[in-house]
Amino acid sequence: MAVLPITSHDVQSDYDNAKFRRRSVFKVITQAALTSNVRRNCGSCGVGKLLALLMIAGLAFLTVAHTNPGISAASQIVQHISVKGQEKLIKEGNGNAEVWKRFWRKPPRLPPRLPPHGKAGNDSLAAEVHNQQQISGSAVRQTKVAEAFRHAWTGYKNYAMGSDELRPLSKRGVDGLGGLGATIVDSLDTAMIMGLNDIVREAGYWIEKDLPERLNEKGQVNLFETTIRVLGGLLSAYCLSGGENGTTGDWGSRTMLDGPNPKIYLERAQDLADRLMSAFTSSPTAIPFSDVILRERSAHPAPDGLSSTSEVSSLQLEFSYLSKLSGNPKYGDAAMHVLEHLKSLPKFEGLVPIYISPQSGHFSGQNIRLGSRGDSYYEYLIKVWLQQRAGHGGSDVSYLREMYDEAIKGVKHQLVQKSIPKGLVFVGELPSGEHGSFYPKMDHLVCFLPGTLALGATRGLTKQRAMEEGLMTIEDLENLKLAEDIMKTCYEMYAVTTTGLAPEIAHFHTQEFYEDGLQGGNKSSEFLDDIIIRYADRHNLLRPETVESLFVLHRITQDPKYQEWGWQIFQAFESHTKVDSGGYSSLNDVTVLPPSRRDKMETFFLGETLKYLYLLFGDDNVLPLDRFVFNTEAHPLPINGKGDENDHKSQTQAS
Ligand code: DMJ
Repeated sequence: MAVLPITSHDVQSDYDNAKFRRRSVFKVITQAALTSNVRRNCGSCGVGKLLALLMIAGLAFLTVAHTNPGISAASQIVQHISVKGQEKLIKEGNGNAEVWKRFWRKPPRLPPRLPPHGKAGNDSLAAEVHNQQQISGSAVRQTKVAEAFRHAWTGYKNYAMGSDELRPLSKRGVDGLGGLGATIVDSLDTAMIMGLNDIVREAGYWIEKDLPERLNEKGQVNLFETTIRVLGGLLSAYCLSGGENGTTGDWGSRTMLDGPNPKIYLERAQDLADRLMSAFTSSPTAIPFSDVILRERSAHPAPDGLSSTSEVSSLQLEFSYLSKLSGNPKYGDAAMHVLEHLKSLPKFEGLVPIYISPQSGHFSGQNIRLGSRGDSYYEYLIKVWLQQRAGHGGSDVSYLREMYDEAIKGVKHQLVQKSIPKGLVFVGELPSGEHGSFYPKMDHLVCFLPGTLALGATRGLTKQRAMEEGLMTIEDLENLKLAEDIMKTCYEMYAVTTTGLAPEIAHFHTQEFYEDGLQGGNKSSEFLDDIIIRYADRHNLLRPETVESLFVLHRITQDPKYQEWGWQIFQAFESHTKVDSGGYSSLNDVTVLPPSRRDKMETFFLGETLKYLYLLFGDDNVLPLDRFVFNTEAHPLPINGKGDENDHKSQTQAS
């Protein structure tokens, strides 16, 4: 584990303030000489300079000997001169006389210690210095993350350009997502956010020149994966490059972006969406088929006939935004129809099974979980509500907020438990549904939940701002607390392993469940006995969910510990997944050193993981969460009536 740098938070909670620290007599004398006007005035004389210094030393010695040993008069002078009075004395031009007078004054009483988050602390020079240090520390961290992104992109470009994904060890590409150059499109807006214009150009012109042919010729793709990664990536690129007549250009970027005309991204998005629409139009119900043949503009169900619940309910941010941009309501209508249909189905305390049949329109099976196939159902309920609740003249989406609130109550009532012996709060599963027993398994995928809960609690505002505006109910506060508790668990899933990286799945030790000998390997973790990691679950796919939630929680709570946790995770990725020749690789086992590598760099490592890490260490005014909503693949899209208003001032900024 890396040693943590001192943060402004550490400093504040120690009530430390450089202005009031005790100093040695030697330091006091030297500093008095160096910081007073004597120094300035004698700068041009020779013997005079020496004499003056000796006099100061002698007088200071006498003063120190006759004053309270706790705080010397000289140090008060240093304090006064170096912090507050220096400017005044210089301006008044009688610095020397003032300095001598002050030597004989009684030392003033120490001011009271400042509260850790008090206003006075923020105004002090010490706080300012620490803020500056934090800002420059964050800049260093952002640079490191941008370098990692470049390393990942370079590996992809050198060995796999045009393929969906890079196999970094065998140095070749692989088309696991239908052959649309998924890494390129998934990465583009990350490069925009990082201001890496050469990569924006490479990706942008590939999309302009090569993507049309792929769309025409390629066969089967998964509706959900293609929507969140490719359609979402194109729409976000359009938005961030100022496509809406420049009206969304105000997302916090300081870089002029290169690449093709933004309208290219929109044209490609619409071409793709027109083909994907067959998944909706071919289905006999509101539930779309899962697979689309792009070149034929046809669709069919998955081999088992079922669609995943999370997949059919995580298309709406993208299709609705496309409708708004294109002026054609068909995309948004089809996607929103799914949610309206889901609203009408019976649920268990707002919780839903992970499969649904497009043939019957009903849920299939009993399995309830917030991990794979269930996750982004819950995420999009609140995000689509956030995106569309303020839409001008749009339809009423309050039912989504109600579905979300009911589901979160269900999560708290049915799925949240604490591990033993140390009490980590985790989210388990109900594999046999309502009448079956609780199973203490949590996928890494569930770590999207802290971020989603926090967004739901404050609507993207900082907690402070939401409280000031009286927007938070008791339930919102509870949900934010739960978000922080689960966030800690997600972080500990990393910290408990030998590599500092989380496994794909963890089980938790409870009264009813324990498996011996399956620990994470980091002997200094206090949660070794709480977190159980089965052999089959020890891989790491470079997934984003934990750093995604760290980013959101940091924005909302402003607690710097989330940045520290993110930095540790980033360093672990750097240490164990970086491939020298370019790219990063998934791992087979996070509990052993060195971990063996899987030879695969998932597109979401560039599209999500590195983007969220970069934003975590950056300025809160970049893509503020009250104006932009991130789709489940981390592509930011404007919130209706907010991101698209020219003169809109970010509420985050205002706070
Ligand atoms: C991504 O494609 C999305 O975040 C999705 O919602 C879940 N799986 C991956 C990342 O783990």
